[in-house]
Amino acid sequence: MANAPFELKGKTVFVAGHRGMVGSALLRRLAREGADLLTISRSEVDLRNQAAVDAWFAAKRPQAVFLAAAKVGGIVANNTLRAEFLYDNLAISTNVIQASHANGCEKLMFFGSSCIYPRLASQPLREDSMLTGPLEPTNEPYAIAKIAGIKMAEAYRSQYGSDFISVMPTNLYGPGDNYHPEYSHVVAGLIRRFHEAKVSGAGSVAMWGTGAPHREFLYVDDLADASIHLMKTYSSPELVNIGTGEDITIAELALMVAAAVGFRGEISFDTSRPDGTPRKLLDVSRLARLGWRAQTSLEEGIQLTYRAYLADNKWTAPE
Ligand code: GFB
Repeated sequence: MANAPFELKGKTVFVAGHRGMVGSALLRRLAREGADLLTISRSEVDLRNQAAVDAWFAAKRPQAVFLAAAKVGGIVANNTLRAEFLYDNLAISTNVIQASHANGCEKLMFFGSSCIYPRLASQPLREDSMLTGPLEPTNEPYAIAKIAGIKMAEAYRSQYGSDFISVMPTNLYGPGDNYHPEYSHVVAGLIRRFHEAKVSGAGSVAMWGTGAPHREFLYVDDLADASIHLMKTYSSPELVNIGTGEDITIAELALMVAAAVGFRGEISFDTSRPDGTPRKLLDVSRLARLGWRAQTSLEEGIQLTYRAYLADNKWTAPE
């Protein structure tokens, strides 16, 4: 079925989670779409508070919604803050999806994650492998909340005809990432740790885990571009994976980040830290059929991210 194109120009478009890495990349990409962009800060409206979300949506009635707000983090954050990852993400998803439906939203995009797929599903991971096996234990609460959001978008389309779509990004990195020493994702964690080691003259940096897991990494501005493309052209209940279709080991990633940062010390492995799922490479053939491919290489993306890190953190890169 040919999907009717959805125009963003002139529409009121709500970017939920605009301060996050994904939300801020969406704002950068949406700037050239001629839409009327709506954002709210957590202090104005806590998206976990249903009454506050309902009141805001009734007042603003956005015509399109990018639901990029979520409580996110790396493997240690997910495995430590298990209750918060489940509650916050369930509350945000259910409140925003319901309020979008109740206030005439014409199109909504829900952002899932590659961790919704079973830990040992065959690779590359196809969209129809969801719910075919046990999840990775370290991020099960987050995955369950994201699966609930996906199912909710699907149910609203089935019962009410809502044009709500769901995308499954792979591991993301880029400007505006979270650099928390314990709770960040791996690329941000390594940039910070290698940079601090370089500046302090430390001789070595310990990676978490064995370095053996494989991960696929998509630059966040590419995700934003793919999201706009799909928002305009895609209207089906099926999930769409968004990734590069290539993966590397964490040990190979460490060498790339160390080179980009200019850290020349030793890299060791702290195997007291969890590896997480051994691999989660996405099958991106549906995305390719829908007319989109990733543009930014991992080397280039890491350089751009490190430059943003230096600028955001006001670091003066030593000569
Ligand atoms: O990015 P990351 O935390 O998330 O970890 P996941 C990726 C891999 O990098 C794991 C290793 O094997 C880690 O052990 N690693 C090595 C490190 N050094 C570091 C470090 O300094 N920091 C971090 N964070 N990892 C997440 C899920 O899993 O993927 C989220 O927990 C979400 O829910 C996200 O789905 C996309 O890829 O393991």
